Amino acid sequence: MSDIILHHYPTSPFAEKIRMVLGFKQLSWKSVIIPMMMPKPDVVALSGGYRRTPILQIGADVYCDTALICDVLEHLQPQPPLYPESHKGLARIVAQWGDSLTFNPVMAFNFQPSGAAEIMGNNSPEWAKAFVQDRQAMRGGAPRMNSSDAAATYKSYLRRLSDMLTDQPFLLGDQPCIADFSAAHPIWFTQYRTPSVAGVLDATPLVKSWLERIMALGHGQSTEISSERALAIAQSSTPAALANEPFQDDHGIPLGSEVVVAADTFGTEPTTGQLMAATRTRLTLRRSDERAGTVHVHFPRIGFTLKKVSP
Ligand SMILES: N[C@@H](CCC(=O)N[C@@H](CS)C(=O)NCC(=O)O)C(=O)O
Repeated sequence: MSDIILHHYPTSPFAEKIRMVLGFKQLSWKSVIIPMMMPKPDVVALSGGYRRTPILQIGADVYCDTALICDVLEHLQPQPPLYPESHKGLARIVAQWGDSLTFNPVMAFNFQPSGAAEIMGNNSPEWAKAFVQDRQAMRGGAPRMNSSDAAATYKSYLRRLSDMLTDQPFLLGDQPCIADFSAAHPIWFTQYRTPSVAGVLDATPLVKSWLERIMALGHGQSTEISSERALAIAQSSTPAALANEPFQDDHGIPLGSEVVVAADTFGTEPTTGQLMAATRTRLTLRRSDERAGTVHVHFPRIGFTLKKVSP
């Protein structure tokens, strides 16, 4: 099998979720460090437009969104499981809560002035301005949540997580599962990237020790490669055969059509290509790029819109 290539940057919480999962499954992977903001020409050469972080590449297959990336990693390395049979529905629902509902308030809390200064680090004021503008544009101009409201929400969420950890080391039992990684990555950011505001965790020591247990799993074995190398790997590879899964047509769009797929909330840059698959869980587009060659770009169905390109 081709190598697992993660396109990411160190401070991305969603990328940290995937790094944690790679550690949990003790996988070896290649690491491509990508820009934290647009422009991202080498990412877009692979994805066709999608700009969120991270993306996963395996040869000429590109997987967008961490929910799908986790499914792909589970398929490649089923043990230990991310979705334990006894509570796989619950695990996915708690994970979706972590990824969608906790992320915004926790990041708004982390971005209060002292945290923002830590995030901006030694970068120039111009870099900081461009970063703020990039994220504003990504949110479609919507303001970030006020940090006092964010603090109140964050503290409630921490208490709920703490309640889940009273009698067990991980959120749903003795072993970690997808629920833990999705709930942990925004809190990881508070603890390790904005330590000036990490005192918020002191009221819930069970959450702190849970985060330490997750961090002890490590990040697997990684080797850094350049984005040029990753593009050359895509160029010299052929997309993997598509799984033999039924076509689920919810849009009246036949396979083979030229379509556009985009995230339905923020970071909605579209990807255009030929619809190769629309299964219960994912959409696959075939597209060609001068530098990446012919690739298959895969998206989860949840959180993405599918439209036919108008003739
Ligand atoms: N639902 C997406 C969310 C990904 C996301 O929001 N990533 C953030 C970084 S943690 C991002 O894309 N920020 C802008 C960027 O990296 O350009 C997923 O699960 O992958």
